[in-house]
Amino acid sequence: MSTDFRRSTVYQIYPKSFCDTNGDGLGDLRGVIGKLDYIQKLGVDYIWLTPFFVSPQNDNGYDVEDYYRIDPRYGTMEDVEELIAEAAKRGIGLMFDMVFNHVSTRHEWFRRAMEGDPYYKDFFFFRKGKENGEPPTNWESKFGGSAWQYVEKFDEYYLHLFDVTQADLNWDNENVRKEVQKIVRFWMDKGVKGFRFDVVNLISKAAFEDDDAGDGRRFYTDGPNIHKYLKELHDTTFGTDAQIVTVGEMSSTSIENCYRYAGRDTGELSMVFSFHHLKVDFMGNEKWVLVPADFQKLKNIIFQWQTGMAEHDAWNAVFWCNHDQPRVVSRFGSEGRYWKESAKMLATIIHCLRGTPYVYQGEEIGMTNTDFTEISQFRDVESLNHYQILQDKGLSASDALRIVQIHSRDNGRTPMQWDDSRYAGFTAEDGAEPWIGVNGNHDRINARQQLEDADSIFHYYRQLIALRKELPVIALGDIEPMAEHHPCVFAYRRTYEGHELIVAANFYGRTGEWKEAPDLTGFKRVIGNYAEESRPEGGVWSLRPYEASVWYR
Ligand code: TEU
Ligand code: CA
Repeated sequence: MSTDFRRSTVYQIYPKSFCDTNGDGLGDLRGVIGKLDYIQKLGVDYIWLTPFFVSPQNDNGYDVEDYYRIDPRYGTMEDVEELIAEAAKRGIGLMFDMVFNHVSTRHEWFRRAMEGDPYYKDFFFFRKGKENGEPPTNWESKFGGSAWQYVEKFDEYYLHLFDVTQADLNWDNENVRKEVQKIVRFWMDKGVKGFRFDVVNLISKAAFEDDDAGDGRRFYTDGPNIHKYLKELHDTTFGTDAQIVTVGEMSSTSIENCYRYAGRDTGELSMVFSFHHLKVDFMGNEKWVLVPADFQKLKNIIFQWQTGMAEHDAWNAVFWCNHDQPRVVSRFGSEGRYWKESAKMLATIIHCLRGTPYVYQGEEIGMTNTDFTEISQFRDVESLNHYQILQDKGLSASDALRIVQIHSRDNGRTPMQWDDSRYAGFTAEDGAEPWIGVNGNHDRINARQQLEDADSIFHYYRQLIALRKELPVIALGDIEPMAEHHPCVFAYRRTYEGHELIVAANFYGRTGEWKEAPDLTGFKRVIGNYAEESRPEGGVWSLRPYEASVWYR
């Protein structure tokens, strides 16, 4: 395991959809333990596990009822300890997912608040409505509808930026911050090597005012005390152990704030996830529409974050996929003839950037979006809410379904495809029906097949991960965008102490000509997704469909 996060790669697991060992149709922690050898083959340094704490599972564990206990559906504390120990034997550290913007309304703190205990009421945001009977502000929940829920017995509303069963915590209350610190230290003592902090830039709320221009996010995103709270968390918990790596999930953030969240010496976090590059198929902030991906915008955003963060000595997490995103091969690549080439091309772009790459379960075998044809197959609360909201706005059921099929978070949550058996090896063939449907293409797309095939997407990821360890220019080099305005080429140069790396990719399924291509004299190809190399001829580089290659000198 590399303890320098700049040289590391992280594998993300959504345990509910990874591997089910007791045949109840839900993935579990023993399933993760059983697949550690598989993960080790990839060569990653860390595993980020999404939440498995006690939870009513209204948001699949992001609604935490008790941070100190394991949801029995996932396993036991002994399983967690064994997982940490078994991973450590393989040189892999565990990163846990800490959801501290909100808790489940079943959490003891919220239950006490609802009993009227003033100490716990102040853990949350209870506010009076407006004179006219409307909620305190016009803010919208990220999952649709008002962000305020009325409580008759107090004649007050509580704030929930996400589901109504996810009540926002009041970080301005020092007692909340102390409780959070206790939880982080508890898991540090168990040997956890890193933390991912869920929507952590939303924890400092500014004024509770109506937003005339939007959904309210400007009043709670990157709020007034955010840097103070992160520094305090750093100083009182993980900052005392230099081995611990942290990543903050930053919702609708600004790059200026991220210089501080993830600056080398700012005393906040190791790195940040930002999402602007994954909104290039939205309309502004509106996700529930169908618009083609804007390639120019995608490059602009990625390059802006790459160079901006580098100039400020701050660190990015780099990624295409997670449990909230559609599958990248369906989104920016191809499910058809060039499925394999496009999956490898997309991997090449991410894994040679400046930042810590994250691989999301199934990405390494090119898993695609769901093949669901009916709304009843979807499980995610966000999808189900918006399916209704779209129809309330006048869309037909079939148009609403089409949008959900493209954008649903369930695209990333179907069971991991281990083999071609009935339930894709996620659960036993005689086990219960998986909690969410298995993609029918597991007969073709599965881990068993790809482990055997030397030319598979899996082995390509393995090589990319190894390359980052071999060539310091990938982990540590500067970055310079190339072909910035080219309509189909994604390319950049990395440099480090006299070493040079050129990454060139064709983002589309037709041949593309790169006219002012770089001179590759003295370079050798270190990886590429076509067996035969191509090089520029007379300054023109003809790149085959989805071709990607990396050149080193
Ligand atoms: O996600 C934060 C978040 O705002 C988005 O990923 C969101 O799901 C999407 O943009 C809405 O369109 C984190 C977790 O990753 C997610 O799974 C949780 O549901 C959410 O926080 C609440 O805890
Ligand atoms: Ca299970």
